[in-house]
Amino acid sequence: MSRLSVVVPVYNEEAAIGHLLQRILSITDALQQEAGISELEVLVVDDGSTDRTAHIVEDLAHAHSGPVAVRLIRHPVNLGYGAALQTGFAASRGSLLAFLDGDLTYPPESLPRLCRAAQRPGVGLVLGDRMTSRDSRMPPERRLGNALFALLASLLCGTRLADCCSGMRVLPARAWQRLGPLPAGLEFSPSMTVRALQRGLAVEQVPIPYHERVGSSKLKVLRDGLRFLAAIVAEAWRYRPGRVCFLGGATGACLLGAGAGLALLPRQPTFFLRLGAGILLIAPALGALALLLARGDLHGKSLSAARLALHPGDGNVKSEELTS
Ligand SMILES: Nc1nc2c(ncn2[C@@H]2O[C@H](COP(=O)(O)OP(=O)(O)OP(=O)(O)O)[C@@H](O)[C@H]2O)c(=O)[nH]1
Ligand SMILES: [Mg+2]
Repeated sequence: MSRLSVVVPVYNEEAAIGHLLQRILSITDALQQEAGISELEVLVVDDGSTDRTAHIVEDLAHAHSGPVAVRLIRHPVNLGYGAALQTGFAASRGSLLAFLDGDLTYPPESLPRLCRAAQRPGVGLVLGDRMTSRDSRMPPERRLGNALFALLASLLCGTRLADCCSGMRVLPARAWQRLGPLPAGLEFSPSMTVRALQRGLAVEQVPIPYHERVGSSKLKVLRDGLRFLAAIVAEAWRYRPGRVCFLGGATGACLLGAGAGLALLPRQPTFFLRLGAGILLIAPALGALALLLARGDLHGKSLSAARLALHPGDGNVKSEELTS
């Protein structure tokens, strides 16, 4: 029997948080039956909200203590999504940690499935995958962005990922000891994915439904998108600078070759010059081939039950440490 700590970072989520907590509290039987979880604590980390979020959580915290408890932790000022999660993890008592947003986008009803996956021997991190499920109501522009981030992270890590930015995850508490600290902002999630893979944790993906949020979004698409990109590259750079350079070079060659070829080809008067421009045009195809070759070792490393055992990676995580 194990204890689960669910951390919910919230910033001005008065429209959603009450309903979300009721939904989390209603899955205690399923957690017990499907994942053997006998104790549940929900830690809501209020990140300096200026609306009624904290009052709503406080009322529920008074009504729930004991084996199924709601706890409120408050940041006096807004410190960011990743900071809120890390405050929650530091205060948690569970052997399993979970987190999800406070805006009703992620389904608490999927937690038993994610917990079951996280309890398999050797698993270090379970991602709720919003990209594969038919029930995902992700807006198309977000879907495109998330697909590109997942492709980039897959290429840099050598592991096929569907959704590297998901905000719903479960992990053994001991795995978190090997991962933190991570960034304080929304880029916490992609950084965590890349670091987990680079440190050799086995990462599982479980498809989950996804819904449009209740209340107003705090995400700024361009600013946060660039931060996600920088976080993925920076995290990969720490472990595999060669691969980052190679992918950057291949992408640059694609773009340069296509641009130069298109600009030069029609203007060349002689056969040889046209041939030269034509070769430039082919350069993107060569770049794409290089990308495919880089992906080559993904096939052996696609995430599956067969790869549940942790491989030591840079030696920081050993399977026995997470399973004993
Ligand atoms: N953006 C943001 N969210 C915070 C912060 N502190 C806590 N949160 C909570 O972290 C979760 C993620 O933020 P969201 O605004 O939902 O960002 P998102 O999930 O990427 O995008 P949308 O759901 O489409 O808005 C929510 O539950 C927020 O209330 C913060 O400083 N900034
Ligand atoms: Mg959200």
